[in-house]
Amino acid sequence: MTFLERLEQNCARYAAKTALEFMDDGGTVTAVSYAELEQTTRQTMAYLQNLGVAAGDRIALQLPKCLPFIYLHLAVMRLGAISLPLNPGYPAHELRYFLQDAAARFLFADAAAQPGIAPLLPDLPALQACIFLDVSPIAPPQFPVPSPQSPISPLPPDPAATCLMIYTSGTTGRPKGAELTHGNLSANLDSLHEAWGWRADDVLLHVLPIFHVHGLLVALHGALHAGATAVLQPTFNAAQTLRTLQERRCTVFMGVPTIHRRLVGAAQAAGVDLGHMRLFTSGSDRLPDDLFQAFQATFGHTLLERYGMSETGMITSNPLHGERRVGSVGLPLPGVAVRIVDPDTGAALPDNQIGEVQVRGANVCKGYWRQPEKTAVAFTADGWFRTGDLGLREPDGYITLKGRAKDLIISGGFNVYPPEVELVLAQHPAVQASAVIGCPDAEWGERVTAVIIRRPGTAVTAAEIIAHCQAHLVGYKAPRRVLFVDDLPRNALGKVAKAQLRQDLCG
Ligand code: MCA
Repeated sequence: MTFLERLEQNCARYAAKTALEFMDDGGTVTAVSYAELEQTTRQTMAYLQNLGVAAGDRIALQLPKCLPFIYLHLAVMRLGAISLPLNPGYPAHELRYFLQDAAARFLFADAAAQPGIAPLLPDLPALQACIFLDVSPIAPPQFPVPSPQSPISPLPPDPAATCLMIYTSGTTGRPKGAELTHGNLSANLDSLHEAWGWRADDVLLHVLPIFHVHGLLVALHGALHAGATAVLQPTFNAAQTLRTLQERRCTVFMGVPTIHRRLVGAAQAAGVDLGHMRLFTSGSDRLPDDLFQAFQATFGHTLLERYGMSETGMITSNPLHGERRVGSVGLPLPGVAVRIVDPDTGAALPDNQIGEVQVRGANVCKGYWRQPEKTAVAFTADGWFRTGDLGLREPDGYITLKGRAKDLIISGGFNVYPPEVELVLAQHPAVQASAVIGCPDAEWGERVTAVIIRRPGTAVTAAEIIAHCQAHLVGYKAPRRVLFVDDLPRNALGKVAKAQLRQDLCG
């Protein structure tokens, strides 16, 4: 059964129960029952159908975390169209690329973003309409529903059809849209439901952004698939999170290491009792050992670390019952196969040897949108997805990640691909050459650092370089630190030796 069919069943079965509880930053709450969720989703479908949304259309949602986002996202997928969530922080430069590449047919955006988006419209021939919404996280959507409402008769979702596109970058070239199908979503949700013991009486506190797999699929869909209640806060604030966890007697919380570290800090100031919690998960970045210990000492709960990617959803998880091994991402989820191979020969490696982590299962995306060559490179001839991560399997099956084959920085749980930043730096007239690296950072995991050779005769400052990047890239990709050098170390192939740079400059 697909996620949408299961959700429809839950809406009937748990009609009176709260599905979503949206809290604004001031603490005002709007509760939506499962029956209301179904009713408003259907109204949103009627609105979209009237607008001309058809199966297969890409519908971009560049909205803050708000109720209209959730209704649009669910309604788009139920009409057989493709939901394309986008970070509301993307500046015009990045947004144009996503809309052009996806040939998005409709864009829903925050009214506040209109002045930035309007000049892009002539460059977007496939875009039929851009709808600006006055969004408040808690206000119900104001979609004009056609009257009389024409009957909506969506076909049952086709498990093989793409319903969601998540853009992810790579070591070369521009970001690619990973095509996730109804079948991918339901396979991963079923695995997580079993592995994490999701229950209909769970209350999830949701503080993550909803334009990524973690916040959207693992957290929000996870709760709706279980018939549970999701309490959503538009942004993360450690003190408010600790208060809400206690006041709402939550049972499940999902975060990234930066979030967990801030919770530990805030708890030491406040003193909290989280005895009602049953599960804290951590993902999107490596969980440092000291944080694993500090969290346990502070809250009496052991973080459950898991591992996933946009293309695959969740791959492994430490167990709900049993050893949550510090430093390990745990065991392959039910229905997901993991193997470790020699990155050069592709031969499977024995236990305890480091190689590339490869994944196979109904959770793995069907490929990259209109990029058959990149899809072909991402999969082996026998159908395994190459994660680009390095890891090993211990004899009892636990997987431990040991680094990345790809040039990738993770900052606060967001992936930053150095080539994207280097491309923007190259556009600055004072930059002759640059290399972008991640330096270890206690709060963010890694800090984006730009190492630059200035063009002779120019005099640019670090602040100017950062401002240039902030104008062209979403905030978390912009370097936090800029270093000017006379030369960059290069390997025999002429490529910048980034490992050496990190060693020399990340002190
Ligand atoms: C915000 N800023 C950041 C980051 N987040 N800088 C570097 N790295 C970041 N991750 C910057 C903003 O641009 C801003 O800069 C300043 O920090 C304050 O912004 P604010 O929004 O207040 O930040 P915050 O609320 O403190 O955000 C920290 C955060 C957030 C809550 C940890 O980064 C976050 O929600 N991370 C979760 C990421 C996530 O969900 N990843 C899932 C994708 P300025 O002051 O200069 O304007 S990965 C995934 O889905 C895979 C499949 C998986 O396995 O999970």
